[in-house]
Amino acid sequence: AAEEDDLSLGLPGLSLGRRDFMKAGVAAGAMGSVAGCSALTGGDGSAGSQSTPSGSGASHTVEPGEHDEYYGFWSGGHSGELRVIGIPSMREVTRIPVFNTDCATGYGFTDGSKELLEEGGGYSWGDNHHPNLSETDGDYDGEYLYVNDKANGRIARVNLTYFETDAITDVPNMQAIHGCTILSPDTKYVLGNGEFRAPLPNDGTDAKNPEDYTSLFVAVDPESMETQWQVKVDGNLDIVDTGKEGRWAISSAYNSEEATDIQGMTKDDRDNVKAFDIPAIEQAVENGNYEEVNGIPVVDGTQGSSLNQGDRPIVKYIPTPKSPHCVEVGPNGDYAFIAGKLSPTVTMLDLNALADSSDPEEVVAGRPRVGLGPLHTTFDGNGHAYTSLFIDSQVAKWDIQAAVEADEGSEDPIMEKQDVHYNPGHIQALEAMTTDPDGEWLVSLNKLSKDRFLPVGPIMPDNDQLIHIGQGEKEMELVADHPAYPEPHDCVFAHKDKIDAKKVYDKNDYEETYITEEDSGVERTGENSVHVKMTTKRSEFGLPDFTVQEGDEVKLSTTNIEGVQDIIHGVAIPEHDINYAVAPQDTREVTFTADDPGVYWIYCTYFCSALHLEMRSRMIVEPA
Ligand code: CUK
Ligand code: CUA
Repeated sequence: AAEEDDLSLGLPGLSLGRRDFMKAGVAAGAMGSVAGCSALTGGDGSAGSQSTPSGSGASHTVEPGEHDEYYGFWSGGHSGELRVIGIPSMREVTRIPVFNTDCATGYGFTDGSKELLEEGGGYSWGDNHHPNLSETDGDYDGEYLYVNDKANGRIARVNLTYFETDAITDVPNMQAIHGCTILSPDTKYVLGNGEFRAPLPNDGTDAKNPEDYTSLFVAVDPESMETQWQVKVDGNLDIVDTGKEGRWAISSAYNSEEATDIQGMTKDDRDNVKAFDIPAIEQAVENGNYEEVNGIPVVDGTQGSSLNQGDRPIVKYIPTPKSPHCVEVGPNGDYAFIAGKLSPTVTMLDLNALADSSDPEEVVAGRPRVGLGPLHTTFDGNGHAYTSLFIDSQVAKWDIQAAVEADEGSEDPIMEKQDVHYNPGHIQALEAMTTDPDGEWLVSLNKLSKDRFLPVGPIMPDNDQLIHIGQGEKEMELVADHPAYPEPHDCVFAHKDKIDAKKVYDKNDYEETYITEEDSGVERTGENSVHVKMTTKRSEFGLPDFTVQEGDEVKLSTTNIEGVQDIIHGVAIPEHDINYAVAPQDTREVTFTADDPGVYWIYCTYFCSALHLEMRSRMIVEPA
């Protein structure tokens, strides 16, 4: 009888037996300091009961000369960069530096990129988790990608014409932006979840009063990248996704206790997911119902706020099992799926019922029991959801409609489970964030690779596994392992026809700085400053040498006058910390001080022709 004790975490309709609770206890430990440890996968770190790919059908081979069908955009976590990976081959095509500096491209070395990083907060790193493609009509429009920096409370934008970071916003009042999404269907805002509670403003006052800390939700304009407004809420915000109609943003949240240590943060048995009513918030801002902090309108969305009392609260608080993780909204926008993390369930919220319901329990449409450690959910567009199970190291496939019809806590909706290696976080299927997902392939981003690759010292890569799902009619099939340098969190896939990357720069975009061969030369711009202009082409710089004076501030502008795709030249100056790439028709500038008299060989870093080694120039610094 003891086995059947109700340990339902205070949730009506969800009854967990004691055995489940014990497992959940182990799970909680594993989620903390010993994620994926021996207890779960075999004491020696071996595979335990994991299966190997059957190799029975789906091929992910892309023959030489063929292109992948999909672009995959991977966040790079605390590496600060994004990675572009072709699906289904899993070949890494390129990387896009965002919050980091990058020697290969010169991002963070050239004047423009330095300025971007400087004005974007001046940090040398960031922790990007959630890449989002801009949408028009609920579909990817190929214009931009937006990504958060969890470390420093920033949002960056990547221009998908040139695959380059073109804006970084250091959002005021926020220390960490974790969840990040665009407001579907037309990218009205880029939305961010402030994860770390802090005093508002965080200026040293109230530092010792955690009860006065606050967590913020932010809206950034996708064009100007300026912060529009913020909403103050109770508890810590985690992940966010939006409905498909531009009204609701649903954020998972934890620490409703508002504690500052783990014991305190896990004391209660529930947390509150937040449903942000975007038009209602806009109305509050328009009505002047806000406090301005560091120039940003901050609307009060806490539970006690008067803005939450009337008929149309700006934020609805919906109780869920303790410490949920991700929120993903399904393709038709009917439900938000909130993965339980500590609870073995996924809570489905009925977004169509949200507006009119006064009882938060009423909007819970289903709560299937999927397995231990549910973190993230993705979709094939044919009525199935796939949830990653961090503790079980599995992907659970389940039937969405069956989950609505089943009792809460039922396992009946589960169709199948696929072992993955090991400890999956995000999983993502093709175009799963649009209103019309493509199915076929799913990638499980596993945190640990353990025995799956050649040992490379103590810091092993993650393991991104490619799984064939078809249109949901077949069993999942594990097809490929793909090592990933630390540490991707999430990815998003767009069909190649939706991205229109330019092959050379458009000269018109850079008219003011464009240099022709005739322009090449040295111009003294001040007593201690010179402007050096120089072209690059195969296989020479526009100047065989140039002379400056010791102590001069040198502005060096280079235009690659090639018109041919793929012919990049690099400009490297030894002992001056200068190295950057210039793509066809592009101009890059760098400013530095010539401190040490001598001769410095400028050389090209890209192997551009048979005479690449001879492609050189000399900087002569004359003693003062
Ligand atoms: S989070 Cu990392 S696994 Cu930042 Cu989306 Cu869930
Ligand atoms: Cu130009 Cu090598």
